[in-house]
Parts: sequence; structure tokens; C-alpha cells
Amino acid sequence: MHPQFRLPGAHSSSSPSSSSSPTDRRLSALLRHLADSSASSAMDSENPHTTTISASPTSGFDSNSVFAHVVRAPEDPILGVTVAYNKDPSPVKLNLGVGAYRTEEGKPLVLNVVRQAEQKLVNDRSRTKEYLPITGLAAFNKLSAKLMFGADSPAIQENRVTTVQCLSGTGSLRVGGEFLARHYHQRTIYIPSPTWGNHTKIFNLAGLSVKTYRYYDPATRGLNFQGLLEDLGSAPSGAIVLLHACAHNPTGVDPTLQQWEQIRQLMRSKGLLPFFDSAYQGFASGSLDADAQSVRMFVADGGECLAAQSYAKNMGLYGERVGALSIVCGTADVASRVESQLKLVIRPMYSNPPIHGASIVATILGDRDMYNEWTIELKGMADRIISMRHQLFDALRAKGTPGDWSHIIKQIGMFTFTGLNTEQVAFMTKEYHIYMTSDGRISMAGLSSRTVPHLVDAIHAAVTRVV
Ligand code: KET
Repeated sequence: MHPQFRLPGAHSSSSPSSSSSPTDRRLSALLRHLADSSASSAMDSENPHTTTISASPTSGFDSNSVFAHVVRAPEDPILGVTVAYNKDPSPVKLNLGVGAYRTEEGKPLVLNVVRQAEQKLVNDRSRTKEYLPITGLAAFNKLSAKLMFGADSPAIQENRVTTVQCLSGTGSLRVGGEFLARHYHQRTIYIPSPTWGNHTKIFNLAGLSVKTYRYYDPATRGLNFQGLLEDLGSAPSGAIVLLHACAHNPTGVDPTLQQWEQIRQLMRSKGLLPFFDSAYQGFASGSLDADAQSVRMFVADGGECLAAQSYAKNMGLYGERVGALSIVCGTADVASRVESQLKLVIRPMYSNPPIHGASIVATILGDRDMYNEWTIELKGMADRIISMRHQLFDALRAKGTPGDWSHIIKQIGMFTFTGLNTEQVAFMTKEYHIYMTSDGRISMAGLSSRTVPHLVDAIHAAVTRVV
């Protein structure tokens, strides 16, 4: 047994779950809470006045497993939808849960330009499988910063940006969160309400305390701009603020450029630190530059910020796990010291990132023809999603489905936040085998002309039969 710490005064018993008095139970719960999540708790039976939290297994009471006490965790609210979908034998089933692009035929898409880049990489016999540096592929980092901040960004020219390759958007957020928890004076991050469900968990586990700011107004199905300004206005000075760079998930509602400008002024006046999550660059408008406007506004004012980039959606590299974290700093010297500390965050977490996905991205971004082809294919994906919005809206109108569905064509990006409630979603899954997240979000990228009528039938039945 390797005791981590001892708390005097707690009573002993053979296992935490058999401790009977409420005091014992409360103490056990408190200790479990305090202990590192990897540590299991056990009472030290040798010393009746000591409770021990240790990484050793529990005693395996009335069971043949030391893990008998492990309770089943719920499925992930987004990825669990795919798990349920995969189990459904129905031929008409439709997965509109996870934000993953599908073709008109309902198939996953590997971009042509990605295939070309992979071919080029395979043909190059000089390539090896050596470890990358802790910070990843240098060319990838340079090109990613350029994509995010613009080719002519003064911050890049002045070497004030440090960019490290991370495990897609999620890993970039996590590394950024952990860096901030270690080195930034304010440990509170404000995230929009609602937001991508993983944000809270990522930042909590990184060591930050998570608070929300008002973002979405269910009454207008639009932005609660007043609420947003009030909440950021009353946030403590220096607090971190998570902003979706574009195509807000799950609402599909973005501030206008004028509103972004007001947000920028307010945040800079209060010294709030922007942390952009850019998971959909190019997916909102079809233009990579237009979708980076919000971030570039904050960089153009000379101030500091963080940005997490993902190539999962815009290059269709979901499973390759390729993304980048950039930190824009006040000076080149600070940026280089920040990078040295990012390495200390990354090295014990996963040592260094994988080489394949980043090489694909660097090949495409570094070749003018491939880059142009990528922008065309990306625009094709964005346009297909926009056309799905119109088809769905028109079909609901044609069917006379009660309600104002104009938000379907007003919202942008991969998702529509339909306004359907949990019961209606459950009904659509049970009766129509349509899978979506319980908050009523549907991935427009999972829809096709062929499946629109089925979805319309389901929505019509849900809003007329389930209130
Ligand atoms: N940020 C946002 C806003 C986001 O929607 C996602 C993924 C990510 C980051 C992370 O993506 P990564 O694959 O780590 O680069 N969202 C979709 C998939 C998921 O939940 O993992 C989704 O919302 O369906």
C-alpha cells in the first residue's frame, strides 16, 4: 500500500461502501472528491483513526474482482449517439448526432486532395517514422498559424506566436487549458451557454474553474447579445473567455462582425483573455478567411489570445487527430518562453504528436495547387450543408408543420439547433430511428436529399404528437 495522504479522525471499516454512519459516508465522499481521480479510496483497518487514500486496489469484498465497485458510466452525450445508432438494425435509421460530414449518398468523405497528399507521402521513400519533436511538425505549425491568423499577420511576422501541434481540437484545448492553469494568474474560464458538451470537462480536468456566460436566446433562437455583454462585463478582470471562432456549436448562431467588435472592445477594456475554439474554419461561410475574421480582429489590436484549431471537419481528418494550439504573445521573447513551458505540459501527457495527419495537412497547405483544390472541396461541403438547410426548411413548410422554422436557414455551420425538446427527440429515435443529441441539435452534414422526407415526417409527428 502506498498511502498518499492520511486524514486523522475518520473511523475504520472494511470498505468505503460498507461504512454505515452518515458521517463516514460524507467523509468518504469528500475524500473521494479530494483524491486524484485515478486513486481509489480505502480505509486503513490497522489504524482506526486514520483514513487512507491510496492508489492501491480496494479489498475486492464479496466479489471476484478488485473492480467490483466500479459503476457503469453513462455514454458520452454526442459520441454515445453513434453507439446507439450502430446497434439499431433498422434499414431507415439516420445518424444526425455527431458532427461528421456525409455525402449525398450518406457516406463518409475522404477529400480528393487528402488522397493526393497521402499518395505523395507514400511515394516519398525518404520519409521515416521517427518521433516528431514535442511540439510537432514544424512546417505544419507554421502553416497552421498562417491559416488561422492570415498570411500577412504582423503577430506572426514579429514572432509573437507560438504554435504547437496537438491531438485535434480537443487536445489543443486541453493543452491550452493546462498551460493556463499552470501559468496564468486567473483560473476561471467563461464558456458560452450552451456550448459543446466537452468544454466543461476539458477545462475542469485541466485545472480551471468553469463558469458560463449567456449566449443563446431560446425565444428568438438567436444571440442573447445583451446577456453576453452583461455577463462578460461582470466577469472578474483577467478571466479567460472561450469563444467559438465561427459556426457556434450547438446553436449555429454567431455574432455579426459589428457585435464581434463590441465584444472585442469590452474584453480588451477588462483585460479578459480570449481563448478561441476554431473547429469549423471554412464550414460556416465556405471561406477560410471569412471564418477567421473574429480571431484576426483580436490579433490585429496587438493583444494576446489563444486559439485551438482542428482539421477534423474542414479537411475531413477526424480520426487522424490533427490540430494546433497557438498562443499569441506580447513579445517574441515571451512567446519562446511560453513554448518551452508548453513542452512541459505535452511531454508527460503524450510525449509528442502523431506524424501522419500533420504531414497531410502540411503537404496540402504548403502546395498552392493542392491548397486551391482544398478550398474548392471545402466550399463544396459547406454549400451542400447550406442546400440541406433550404431543403429541410422548404419541406417542413410544404408539409405545414406547425412552428416557425426560419432558424434552420438562418443558423450556420454544421448544426441546426432545432428547438425540439428531449421528449420529442426520444420519440423521433424510437419511432423513426433518427438519432440526434437530446438537446435537439441535428448535424445538417449527416442529411441528404434522400433522407430529408423521412426527417420531415419525424419532426412533423414529434411536434404534433409530443408536446
Ligand atoms: N470544438 C468544438 C466546438 C467541437 O464541436 C468539436 C467537435 C471539437 C472542438 C473537437 O473536435 P476534434 O475532433 O477534437 O478536433 N465536435 C463534434 C465531435 C465531438 O463531439 O467530438 C460534435 O460536436 O459532434
